[in-house]
Order: sequence, then structure tokens, then C-alpha cells
Amino acid sequence: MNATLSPLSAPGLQHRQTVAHSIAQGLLRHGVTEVFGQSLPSMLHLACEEAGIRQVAYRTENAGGYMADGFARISGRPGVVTAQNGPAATLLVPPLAEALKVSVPLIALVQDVARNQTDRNAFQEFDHLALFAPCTKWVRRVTEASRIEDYLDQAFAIACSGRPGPVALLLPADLLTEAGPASSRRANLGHFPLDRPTANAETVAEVAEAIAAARCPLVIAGGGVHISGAARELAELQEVAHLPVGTTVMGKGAVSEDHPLSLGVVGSSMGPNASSRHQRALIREADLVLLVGNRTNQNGTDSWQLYPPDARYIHIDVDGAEIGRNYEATRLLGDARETLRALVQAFQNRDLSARRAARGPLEARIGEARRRSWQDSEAVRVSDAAPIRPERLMAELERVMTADSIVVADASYSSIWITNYLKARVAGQRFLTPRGLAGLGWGFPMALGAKVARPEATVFCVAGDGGFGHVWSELETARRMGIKVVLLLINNGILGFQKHAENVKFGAHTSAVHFHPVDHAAIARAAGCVGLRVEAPGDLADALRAAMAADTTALVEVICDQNAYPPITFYTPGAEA
Ligand SMILES: Cc1ncc(C[n+]2csc(CCOP(=O)(O)OP(=O)(O)O)c2C)c(N)n1
Ligand SMILES: [Mg+2]
Repeated sequence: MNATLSPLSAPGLQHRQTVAHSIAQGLLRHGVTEVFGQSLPSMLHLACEEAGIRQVAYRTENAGGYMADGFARISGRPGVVTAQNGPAATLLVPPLAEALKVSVPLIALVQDVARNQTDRNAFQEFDHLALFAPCTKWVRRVTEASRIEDYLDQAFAIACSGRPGPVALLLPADLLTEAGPASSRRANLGHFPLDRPTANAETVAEVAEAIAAARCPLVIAGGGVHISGAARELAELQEVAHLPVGTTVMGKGAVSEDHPLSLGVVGSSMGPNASSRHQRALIREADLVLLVGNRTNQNGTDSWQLYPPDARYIHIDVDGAEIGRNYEATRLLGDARETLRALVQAFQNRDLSARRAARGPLEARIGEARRRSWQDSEAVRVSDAAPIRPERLMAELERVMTADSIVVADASYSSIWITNYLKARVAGQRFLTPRGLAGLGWGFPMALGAKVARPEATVFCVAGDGGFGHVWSELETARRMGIKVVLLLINNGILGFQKHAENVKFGAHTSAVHFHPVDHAAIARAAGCVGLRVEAPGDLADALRAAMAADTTALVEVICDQNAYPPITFYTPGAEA
């Protein structure tokens, strides 16, 4: 008989009150409303969907991890991502590593082989404890059903407390279908920072005194300000103590860039045409530098050449290991928001007359440097050339975005275009970039996660054609899950940063940096999204408007000049302003 295989029937969930159900109930208790997954571990997702937790389905685990990352950065809640054991688990390494570097809490729930199959070369068995050890704060394999709540709560507590970061829980497949324990815990640990330690009060008072007396104090704020939700407090400090504030790329938006005391983003992209190019002298003259949530990494400090060598450093960070890493500093170990609040308080009865007197000339100087910097880039920002200058694209985007917009960039030039030529209009506005490891392809999924976290915001994503090639498939995710972002694709036909950096460093580039022409707009349409192609700068405004009005994710492919590069200082050695 030629039997036809019939689809397997689905008679309803056959397993009840399993460990997977205990986990789902725990997730609900921690305020989890969505989990980024692809059906695995199956029992876990069946239980989660039954409990009303939305599964945001990804196409690749890489992308799922970045979605969870973007979600966490915007929501203030840890991103939960799931994966199968073996190959799927290995694909979580990049997003976990990114999150570890930039202190974003992620909780990876990863299936493992059944407990009685351990170390027998079971199918897709892998040493996940070793795999995740260097890219998480903490990884554990749960083997006792009765301990599931303990481990789940510890995962949330570790991810969200101290310096936030990613954790992984390994869940043997057979454990998930075992009977789950009754719940005994009540706490919601699903938000960060979970605890807010404040720095020593005496040191805070001494620092306030030193700032009040400094000749030329300066604040350089990093991504820790956003992680802590401390933008309002930093703005208050800027205003009360009349302090100039620059930010790192990760810290962009920590203060309003319209504020007369804001320098914008400072670091390794202050070459010709940079929006903060002429602020360098002010930074070099500082006699006191207050670092807030700033890792003093290579790009932020322009290879440790930008910050003044002889200044006194004061460093606020929740991680004691970051304080004094590269600049010996007075230690203010604490949560940024609480410690800034304490510092503002400490200024209450202090004589700030010197700072007040300095403010006028300081604002004039910063304003003049800002005007000169913008003037330098005027020609490329209004350029009518085709192929299009990316600076012109940024100018068009700047025109349509608002204080509520979120802008996400992929690695490579995109991160530098957005941080240089878009302005943070209010303290706390978010510009997301994958600056932990600067991995290509991560921008678009991060933008999807950001939109899930804040559906009412317009989310723009800027990506290069090389990076976007890693994640084309997530266009289908965006369509299927109803996640709308406006994706601006800079098609310059090359791996731009790669090619240009090779030219600068070696005087030549390899054969890998040029692409065969790709019709990205057609790819978007094929996946059910809107796809538009723009070749003339005069068409950008209409395309942006159409993309913003679309019901679905809309990709605007912008054919750009392959000889355009952002103001990376090492491209133009000796060109210091
Ligand atoms: C995953 C990953 N692979 C390789 C690199 C090295 N890399 C940095 S920039 C770059 C070129 C990116 O090209 P594209 O995305 O088209 O952006 P463009 O610079 O052209 O604007 C490469 C290959 C990286 N950062 N991450
Ligand atoms: Mg490119």
C-alpha cells in the first residue's frame, strides 16, 4: 500500500506542570513579556506560550541574541533569548560577548542533552559550560528539578546586579519535562540596575570641592550612564556645576547635544569634518576630568591620546575594576544615578562662583568650536552629488527624526555616521551601536529588539551593505512578527572600513572588499517588506517619508559614494585641529 504520511496531530499540551512550566511562571514573575526564540527548547516555549509570554521568533541565533540586546538596552529589563544545544548554542557566543563588554543583561536559556546522555557523544552534545564561560558573567547547568527557581532567580540577580551582563542557564531536555516544583519565591528581579550602591559620602564631598575649585573641569560620560538610567542626573550636574560634558559613542545622548555646555561625542572620530573636531583643545586643557560609566577604551580615548595626561581624574563606575584601569583616579564606586545625585546634593552649600563666572566664556568657546566643526562638514552635508554622500543622508535623517526617535547603527562606518551627524535632542535620547565588539550585522536585529521594547517610538537603523549581508533573513522576521523599523542601507558596494583601512595601513587592499551588485530593495520586497532604492539625493526626503509611513519594516537602499569615509583620526595622521 502506498500510504501517505499524514501530518502529526496536535492533541494539546500533554505535559502539565513541568519544570518548563515552573520556568515560564518564574519568567512571568520577573516581568518577562517576550522571549526571543525559535521554538527550542520546545517544552519551554510551549509552556511560555501557554502562559501568555510572546515568542519573538528569530531566523538565526546570532540575530536573536542581538534582538534581546537591543530590547534590554531600551526597556531597562534583561533580554531573554533561547536556543537549542550544539550549533544553535555556539551562535549565541557573539551576542553574549557583545553584551558582556557593554554591560547589557541577557539571560540565555539553552537546551542541553538529557542528563543520562551526558558525555556519551549524544547528538549535538557540546561542552556549553566551557563555551559560555568567557562570554558570560555566570553559566550553570541545572540538574535538579527542585532547584529550578533558585537557579532562575540567581540568573536574573546576577544579570541585573553589580555591573550588568549576560548569563546562561543550561537546561537538559529531560529536566524540562519532569514535574516542576511549586513556587515559593515572590520577587521580581527582572529590571536593572537591581541595586544602586552609592559611593562613599566623604569622597563625594571632597570631589565636589575639587570640581568647584578646578580651573577647567570636564565630564566624559560613557554608556554606563544609559545602563544606570542616569541621564537626568547628569543633566542636572551639568547645569548646577556649569560643567562641559563630552560623551563616548556608547554614551551619546547621556546629555542633550543642544545644550551649550555639550561637546558631543569625543574619541577616535575627531578627524576632519567631525562634529566635535574643534573641541580637542578644551579637552586637552582640562585640569580635572570626571569619568562616568566610561571604560576608557581605545576608541573612546583615541588610543589613550585624547584625554589630558596631567589632569586629576575622578571615576564613577559600578565596577571597581574599571576605575583607574587606564587613568589613575579618585574612586567613586557606585551606581551612576545615585552617585551623580549625591554629587549634585554635595554642591548645594558650596561656593560655585568661579564656575558660574567661567560659564559664559566657556559656552561661547564650545559654541564657536561647534559652529566651526559643522561649517567644515557643510559641503558634504548639503552635497547634491550622486552617488550620494552618507553625510547628506544623515542630514535628511536629522530633519525627520524627533526627540522620541531611536537610532540604531550597525558596526563599521554606520556607527560613526550616526554619532557624528545626528544630534541628541534631549538628555537620555538613545543611539544604539554594537560597540562592545563592533561586530558586523548586529545593527538591524538590535533595532528590531529596540522596537519590541518601545513600540511607540520610531526606530531608524543605519547599516552598511557588508554588515547587512549577515542578517538579510531577519527581514522576514520583521515582516512575520510585525516589527516595523526604518532601515537605511548605505550601499557603497564595498566593505568600506576594511578597504579604506587597508589602503591607509598597507597602501593596498585585498580582492575581498568589492561586492557584486546586490538589489537590497528587491530582497526586502521578496521578504514582504517595503523596499525603495534612492540614487539621487533629491529623492531621499520622499523615500524617508514613504518608509516612515509604511505599515511594515521598510528598507531604503541608498546608493552611496564608495570614496566617502567618516572622520576617523587614524586616516588623517597629523591633522589634529
Ligand atoms: C563580524 C565582523 N567581521 C568582520 C569585521 C571587520 N570589519 C569591520 S568594518 C568592515 C567592513 C564593513 O562594510 P559595510 O558593512 O559595507 O560598511 P561600510 O564600511 O562599507 O559602510 C569589516 C569587514 C567586523 N567588525 N565584524
Ligand atoms: Mg559597504
